[in-house]
Amino acid sequence: MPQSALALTHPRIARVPLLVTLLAAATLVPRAQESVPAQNPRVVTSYGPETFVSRIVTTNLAGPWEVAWGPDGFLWVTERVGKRITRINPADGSKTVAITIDQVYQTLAQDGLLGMALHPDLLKGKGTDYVYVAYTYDGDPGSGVKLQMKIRRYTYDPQTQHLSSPVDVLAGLPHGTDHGGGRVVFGPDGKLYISRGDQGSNFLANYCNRNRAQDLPTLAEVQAADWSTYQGKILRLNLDGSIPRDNPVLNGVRSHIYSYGHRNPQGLVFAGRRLFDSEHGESIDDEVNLVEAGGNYGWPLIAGYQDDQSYVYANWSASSPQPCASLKFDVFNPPASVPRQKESDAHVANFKPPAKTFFTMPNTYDLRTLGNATTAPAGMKVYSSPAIPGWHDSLLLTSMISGVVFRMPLLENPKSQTPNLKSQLGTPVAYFKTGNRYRDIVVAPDGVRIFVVTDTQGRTVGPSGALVQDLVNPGSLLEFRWAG
Ligand SMILES: [Ca+2]
Ligand SMILES: [Ca+2]
Ligand SMILES: [Ca+2]
Repeated sequence: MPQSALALTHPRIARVPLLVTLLAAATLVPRAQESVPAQNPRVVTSYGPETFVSRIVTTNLAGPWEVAWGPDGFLWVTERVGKRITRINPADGSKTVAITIDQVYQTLAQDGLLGMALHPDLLKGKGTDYVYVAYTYDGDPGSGVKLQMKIRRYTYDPQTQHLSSPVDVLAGLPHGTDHGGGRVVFGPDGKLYISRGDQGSNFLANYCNRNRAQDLPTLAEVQAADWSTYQGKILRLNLDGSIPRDNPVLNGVRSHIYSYGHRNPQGLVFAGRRLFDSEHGESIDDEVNLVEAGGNYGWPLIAGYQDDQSYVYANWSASSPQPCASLKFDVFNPPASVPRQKESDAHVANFKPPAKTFFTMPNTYDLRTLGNATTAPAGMKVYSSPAIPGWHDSLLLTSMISGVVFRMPLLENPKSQTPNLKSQLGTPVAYFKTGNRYRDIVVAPDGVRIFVVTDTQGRTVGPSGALVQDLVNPGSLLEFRWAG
C-alpha cells in the first residue's frame, strides 16, 4: 500500500490495554492458481499457537521508525517526524532523548529521520561508540527545497547520554516524495547496507517520472559523485562512505550499488551472512528477498515472480504520441499511448525471484473489488534465541496493513554447497494481531520479550476485515512477552 495514498487521522493517545492473545494454530496456505480468490489475503485469519501477553511500554512517539536493542539495555528508537533518537527504558517506558537532529527535513509520509544502525562495538570501550542514521534534508542552500538523503555518523557519550560529533558518511543521495526505503544495517563484513526506494516513479502523483530502479551509473557519474541512479537499490558502503573494492561491477562500473530492481525496500536485515530485504509491491507481490551481490530484483519490469500474473509493466513516461502529462493516472487502465510489456517479455540478466511474496495472486483475482493483495511489510529482525520452542532461526517481519508480525523459519537450501547459510524461508505464521501498523520490531536478548513500534497514522485491517484509519495504539512501543 503506497503510504502517499493514505488518508490522515489524528494521532491519539492509546487508552486501552492490549489483550492477551490466545490464538488458534494454523498457517497461511498458498492459494491454488486455478481458483478465483474470494477474499483479500491481507486479512489474516489464522495465527501461531503460542501465547503472548502484551502491554504498552510507552506512547506519544512521533513516527517511530527504527527500534534497536542497545548494549545499555535500552531500546533505541528513531522518530521519523520527531527528528530525534530516543532511548527507552523497557522496564518503565521512561524516555531519554539522545539527540534531536535539526537538519532533518520532514513534510511527507516517507521522509524524515529513518533508519539507524548501532556499531557492533558500541559501548565496548573500543573507541567506536558510533551510531549511523539515514535521514532526509534540504540539499538546496537557497530558498528552494531539494529533498535528499544522507548517511551520518554520531558518537555516543555514555556519561552525558548524548549523541554528538556528526560526520557525514555519504550525502547527496536522491530522495523523492514517495517510496524512500531508508533502512540502514551493519553487515557482518563491517560494511553499511542502505535500502533506497524507487521514489514512487511511474506511480500515483509521480506517474510521469521515469522509474529508475533498473538504471545503473556510468563511470563518469561515479567519478563525479553523481548518485542520481541510486533509486530502487540496495547500497553497500565502507564506513567512511567510500565504495568497497569488492562491490559488484555492474554494466562495467563499480559503485555503491549492491543490488537493483527494488521498489520500496523498507526492511533490511542480516541472518548470519545472508541479507534479506522486504519491499512493497504495487497492487500485489510485496516481497521478501535474499539480497545477493549484483542481483536484479526485477522492478518495474517484473513484480514478484516472472509469471505474468496480475501485473503488466506500463511505462507512463514513454507515452506517445500523447505526452504523459496530458494523461490521467489509472493503475488498472493505462491509455493505449502508454507502452505495456508482459513480464515474460522482459529479459532481465541475473534476475532474482523473491524468497517469499505477500501475495502472489492469479489474474482471476479481482483487484478492483477486493483491493490490493499486499501486507505492507516493513522492519525485520532475526529471532536467534533458543527461548521459544521452534522459533530459533526465524525471520520476523512486521506488517502495516495486516497489523501482524509474520514469522518465517529460515531453512537450508538443499541445493546449497555451503552449510549453515540458511537462505530459504518457510511458510509464514502470523502473530500479535492488533488494530495497528507495525513499523519495526526487535527481540530482547532473553528471547522472551519482543517489541514493536507503531505508526501514528495510516490504514490497517480492522476487526471486520475492512481497512480502518482509527489506529488503536498510534506512535507506541508495545511489548509481547511469551507466556508459553
Ligand atoms: Ca533550501
Ligand atoms: Ca522483485
Ligand atoms: Ca509476477
